Amino acid sequence: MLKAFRNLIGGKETETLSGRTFENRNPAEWDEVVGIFPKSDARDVDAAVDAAKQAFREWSLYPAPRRGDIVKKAGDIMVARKDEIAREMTQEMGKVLLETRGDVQEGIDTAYYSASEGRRMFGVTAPSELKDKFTMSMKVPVGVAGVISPWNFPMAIPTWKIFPALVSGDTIVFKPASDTPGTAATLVEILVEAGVPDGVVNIVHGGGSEVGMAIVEHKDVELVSFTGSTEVGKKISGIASKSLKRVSLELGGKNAEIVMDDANLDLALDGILWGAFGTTGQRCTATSRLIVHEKIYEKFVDMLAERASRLKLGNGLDESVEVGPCVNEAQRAKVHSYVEIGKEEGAKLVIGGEAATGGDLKKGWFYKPTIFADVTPEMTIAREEIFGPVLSVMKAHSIDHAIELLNGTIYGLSSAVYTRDINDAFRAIRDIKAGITYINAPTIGAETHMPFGGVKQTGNGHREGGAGAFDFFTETKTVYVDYSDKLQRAQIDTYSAKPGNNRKKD
Ligand code: UN1
Repeated sequence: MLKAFRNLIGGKETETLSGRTFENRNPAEWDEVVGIFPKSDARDVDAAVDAAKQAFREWSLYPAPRRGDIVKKAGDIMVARKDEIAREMTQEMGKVLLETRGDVQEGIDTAYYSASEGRRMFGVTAPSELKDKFTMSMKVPVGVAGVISPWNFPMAIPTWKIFPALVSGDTIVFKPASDTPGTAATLVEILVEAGVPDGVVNIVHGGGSEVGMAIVEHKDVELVSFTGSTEVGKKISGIASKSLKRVSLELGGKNAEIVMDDANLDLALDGILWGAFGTTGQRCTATSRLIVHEKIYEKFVDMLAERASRLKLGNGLDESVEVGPCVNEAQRAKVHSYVEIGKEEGAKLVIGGEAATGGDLKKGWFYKPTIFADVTPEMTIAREEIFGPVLSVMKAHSIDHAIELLNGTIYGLSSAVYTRDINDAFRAIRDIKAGITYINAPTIGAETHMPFGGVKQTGNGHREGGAGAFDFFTETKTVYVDYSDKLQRAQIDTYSAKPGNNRKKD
């Protein structure tokens, strides 16, 4: 029986006002419909924001450690359901089981980390400059948070946003990507089971332009946390700037891995295969450029082509499969159009370059792992995010040249350097313009208790993961308590107010 899903608003399963729906299909088997979901519009968003607003006061008054207890319980339920959720996720978005299990684990890690932060969320205390006066700052809840999440990490990324928001005391209107509404519905079901009160987490399914933008535009949504394309991020930022709404934007990337001539080449090769073709290249942190030292360039490209052409494509539910499909038809078409541009602009196609359609693959959006060599910095495939299994290889003559090539992009999320030279490694750490730099490890592999985010057009300066996420989802309140029983004026009574005299007042 095909499952029909509903929105959850104010603790009630709710039909959309328009009655419209959309199908969610398996990208590895396009005949298979995974579920039917409501296609909501701005009116459904209004109802969800009202519910979240009503629930806010009481939720904000729960002690943060107790809010953390609920999030911890959600983590426990995810542990018990890990394999089942991973399977559902593979069916709805295609990445292989090994990775969907990792995605659920990332949600579990975020739950436990966020829960523990409920007992920290530190403010600062500092000595006052005046006698008998006390100063401190503390984090306080903000209000209704809009959460708009992508399809490539259907569990991990929503939890990066929702768990810290909940522990911070905010209430939520959640719009998941329409390619992965099933995993999102499961997450919300788990939160309800864990004891999140009615109205604290609301989910509204549907498209970005109708539902996502209605959330961003809503006057009662105080915060928006968005992960997706730079193009949409700029639109959100433009709308939000009109009301000075706070937005956290996690956007595109064009991440590179540098391989120096002294590197452990087998290790670098494992790193590039995982970084470029894991999740079929559909990560913000995917390695889409490889910068190789000229002394080992030919050899390394050969080694890479040999290994990449042996990667096994297929339905991710088969444990022997290494690379799943692209998420949908449009995504595969976009990947192919970049391949066409790469050929036209003169890059050398080494392997791949076409859809994979043979045998079991014929009913999925598969694309062959693709490598272009002799790519130069001005080529489109060296500059634009492709979000698919396409790797552009460039040649460098020194570490400084390699870093210059790596930095030659409008993005700055992740980066990786393979070298055994400690000086080169530290030069790279210093000079690479990116939010994340890995030494002797691939561009993917972020851990949930560490800051995650990028520079330049990858974002707007906020970080997810770690304690920084709690800065985004809270306001800072500064408190002064004066117990001197008299008027004490900071700056004025502290030091002599006489002109030219900055000595302590006598
Ligand atoms: C993303 O690419 O959208 O480091 C998030 C990683 C994962 C998270 C990636 N832990 O690749």
